[in-house]
Parts: sequence; C-alpha cells; structure tokens
Amino acid sequence: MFNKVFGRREQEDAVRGMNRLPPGQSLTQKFPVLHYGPTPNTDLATWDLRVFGAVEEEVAWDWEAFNKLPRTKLTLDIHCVTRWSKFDTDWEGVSLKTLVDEGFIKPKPEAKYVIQHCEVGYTTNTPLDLVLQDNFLLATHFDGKPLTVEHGWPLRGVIGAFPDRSEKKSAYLWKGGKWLRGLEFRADDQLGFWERAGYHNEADPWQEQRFAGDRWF
Ligand SMILES: Nc1nc2c(c(=O)[nH]1)N[C@H]1C(S)=C(S)[C@@H](COP(=O)(O)O)O[C@H]1N2
Ligand SMILES: [Mo]
Repeated sequence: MFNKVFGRREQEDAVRGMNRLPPGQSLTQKFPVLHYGPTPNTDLATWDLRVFGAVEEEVAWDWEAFNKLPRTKLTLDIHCVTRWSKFDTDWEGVSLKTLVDEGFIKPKPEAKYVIQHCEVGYTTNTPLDLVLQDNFLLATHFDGKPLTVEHGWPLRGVIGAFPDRSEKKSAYLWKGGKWLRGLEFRADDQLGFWERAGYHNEADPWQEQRFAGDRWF
C-alpha cells in the first residue's frame, strides 16, 4: 500500500493514524533477521513436520506431503519485541485453522496449548485458540518467494495483525518459530525458549506485554 517515495517517518505516521502501530514500536522498511543461535542446514530429503501430543492421531508430513496440504495467502503487520514493526508483509503457506477445520489435525478435547518445536532447540508456546486464528500461518513463502534460510526456510510460524486489525488477538513475532519441525498439542502450558528467559507469556503487542512481571518500558 505504500509508495516508495514516502520515507520511513511518513509511513510510520500513516500507520499510526490507522491504529496499526502498537505502543513503543517503530516502523522499519527493512526485514531484520532476529534469532538466537546458528542458522540450521536443513535437508528437504529428511525434513518432516511432526504433529504430536494431545491429538487423536499423530502425523508426520514429509516435504512433498506438506506441500499437498491446502494453501493460504495473507497479509500481516508483524511486530518484534525489540521494537521494530513491518507492515503489509505478504505470506503464503498452510493455515493451522484450515488443517483443523478440514480434519487433517484432530486436537483432543483437552488440548489447550501448542508448542512450536524448531531446529536447534528453539520452542515457543501459545494457547491453541490463538494459533487457530486466521492471523497465524505455517509459512513457506514471503513476498511471493520461498523463505530465505535466515527467515526460516523451509517452514516457519508467523503471527501478526491484519492491516484492518480485524484479528481478535495478536502476538509479538517471537511466537512464530523459524525452521519449524514440530507442533506439540498439550493440555497444560509449557514455557518456550524466550518465555523461560523472561519474556511475557501472552506477548500482546497492543498491551506491550514484552517481559514477564513488568508493566512499563
Ligand atoms: N527458531 C527460531 N525462531 C525464531 C527465533 C529464534 O531465535 N529461533 N526468534 C524469534 C524472534 S524474537 C523474532 S522477532 C522472529 C524474527 O523473524 P525474522 O528473523 O524473520 O525477522 O523470529 C522468531 N522465531
Ligand atoms: Mo523478536
């Protein structure tokens, strides 16, 4: 939606005016790379996505099978807890909501949380009802192209806000795991990597839920 002739400040003022800039965030025109630890060397020949825990049937899709699942495109505003926000980002991949709605995944009645398990040990936890919203995607593509390795190729979780803010809940971007390999459904919550390190468990950018136990930043 933004013409390249507009500078960063003008774009930031525009999204603020549309109530799309969460408190304490600033607009970036770049796409920062942010993660802890090394970038994995993923081999698609041995890659799979494992769905396990509180589900009626555990499944593991290899890359070919994953790419036959129904696909979704969406545009999101994404917000990193380190205070950058990026607007109108285009993603393509597989919607967890679609997988559940169409019976590809059958959560058990007691399933209330999902842990994303990633290469090299990164995890992040979310309530099931959050990742069953339309604004969470298992993404293979960004901006019409396969993800780059540093942004999570071949598969990452992504959560953000719709440009019209019609989502019910949102979360900072750390709640989307890059290099995703597993989805664990659970009855009880279990803190993920940053959540154990003191980040807020809910992570709503509109409430500035950056760190656990703090109110002001
Ligand atoms: N596997 C993994 N996923 C991760 C992280 C990480 O350290 N490891 N960092 C998270 C954080 S804090 C952010 S802001 C986003 C950054 O995504 P990007 O590098 O594509 O901008 O990835 C999230 N997913
Ligand atoms: Mo982040």
